[in-house]
Amino acid sequence: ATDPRWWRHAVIYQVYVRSFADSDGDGIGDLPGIRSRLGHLARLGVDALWITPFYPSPMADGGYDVADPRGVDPVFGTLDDARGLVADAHSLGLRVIVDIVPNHTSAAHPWFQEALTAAPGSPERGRYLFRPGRGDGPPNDWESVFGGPAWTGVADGEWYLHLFDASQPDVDWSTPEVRTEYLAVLRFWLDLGVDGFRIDVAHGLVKADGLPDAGDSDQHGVAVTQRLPYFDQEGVHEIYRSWRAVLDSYSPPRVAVAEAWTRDPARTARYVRPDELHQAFNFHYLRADWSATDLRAVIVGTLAATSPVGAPATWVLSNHDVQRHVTRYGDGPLGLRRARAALLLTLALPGSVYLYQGEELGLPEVLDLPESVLQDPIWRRSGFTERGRDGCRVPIPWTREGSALGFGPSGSRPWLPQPDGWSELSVEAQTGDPRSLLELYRTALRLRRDVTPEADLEWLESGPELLVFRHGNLGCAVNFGPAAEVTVSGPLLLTSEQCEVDGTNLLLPQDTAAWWSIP
Ligand code: TEU
Repeated sequence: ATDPRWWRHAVIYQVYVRSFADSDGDGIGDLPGIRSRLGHLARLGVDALWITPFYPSPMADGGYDVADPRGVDPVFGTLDDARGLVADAHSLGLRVIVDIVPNHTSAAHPWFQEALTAAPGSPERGRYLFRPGRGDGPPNDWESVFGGPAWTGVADGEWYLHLFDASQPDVDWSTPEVRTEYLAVLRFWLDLGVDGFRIDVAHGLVKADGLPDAGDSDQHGVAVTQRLPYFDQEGVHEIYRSWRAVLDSYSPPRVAVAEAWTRDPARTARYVRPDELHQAFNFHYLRADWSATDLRAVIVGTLAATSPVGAPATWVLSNHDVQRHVTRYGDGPLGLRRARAALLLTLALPGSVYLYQGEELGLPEVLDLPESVLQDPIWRRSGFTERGRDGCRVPIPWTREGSALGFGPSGSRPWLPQPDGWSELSVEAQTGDPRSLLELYRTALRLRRDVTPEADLEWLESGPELLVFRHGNLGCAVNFGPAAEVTVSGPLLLTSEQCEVDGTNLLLPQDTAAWWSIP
């Protein structure tokens, strides 16, 4: 637990606070709930947890609208609960990473409240991006990631920028006071004992000079592949160099992971240069289709981009913003079969892995939540055409019985309803069943501890539908196509009972994977 380079090969589990465990029966997950379920993470075998925002917030965007970055929202608990959670996690050998949201604040943040009543041109307005309009319209053509214009007008005729919801005004990072304040927020949580940060919208802080029109580069879906005047601007890197100095001033040094959606692995790698951040989520991997050629291209591209800068690659399949990968990969049993194979692929790759709560249970995206319960601002901002991200945020089933399947005390009602049938996906139902996805996660995570951590990946055989490689003492094969034969040195772990072993010959059916150890 004392290795300062732990993060280079860590498995980090994302806890979406609202949906993990509810200790007090209000239907919403909270910090004491996380504390009570840390045993699950220790038994699963992860190294750390990343906890999504739990700061005081009007909850217009699940807490990514922060009104006070130094507190805990009463719905989630208290600062003492946060301290207790960090202490409990540490005593179990688990590190704790918290979210920081530097691109915007909540409109309820005192800064924004002051800005609203202050005059145009005042220092209070200078902490945000207030601008005069163009004619009767907003200052430029930028669109919110959540839909609709990225500008909202105020009474005196100025407009303020919000790349997300109107209740999430973007702050102006060219203002020195903004920079100083966020450095102080970093120190606040580091002094409380956290091991690092996940930086929300890390690619968005700096906007192009003069706020030029985006032109016809459409925001939705395309944003991550296009050059946009508000994403992935050169100026963000200087900010992260100043953050790195703060992280490095602690002993042992603390870490940071960037949530940066960029157009290719080379752009992502710029966030993890030696004097910048430690890691960046690999969304190129998350976005790849279930295809040997696509995944291989992303793996090769990622390793080629990260190794020259000396940073570990990261591998991510799901998070609270995207459709769960079981569902992306196929409907029902097909998705589950592929998710088993994807797990062995992901955990065999060199670098660090991020898991999203519930993926170890094979929870599917809930596609049929009643409209009356949807809370994602995307639902409203899209004019009720896009259902948004609630379907991957449905509360975790822990037990077979109980009104909330163990998410909350009996009698309580989770903030989003758990579908029929989730009782059989619960931690309780899967525990001890050797064929369950949960037990595959536990076994694979245990075996991964013995894998040579900083070894290079070496491709062994591969075809258009087959990936076979070694990573140090671990061999891994994943078959995406019709049954194929692979040469192995004794099987260690198989994702399906249909895999056939004959000495060193392994027959892998479609959508299965195997690990073996290499002496
Ligand atoms: O997300 C940033 C982001 O650009 C996307 O993940 C976006 O939410 C998604 O593409 C919409 O379909 C971060 C957080 O992870 C997300 O939950 C927040 O809503 C967002 O920032 C604003 O803080």
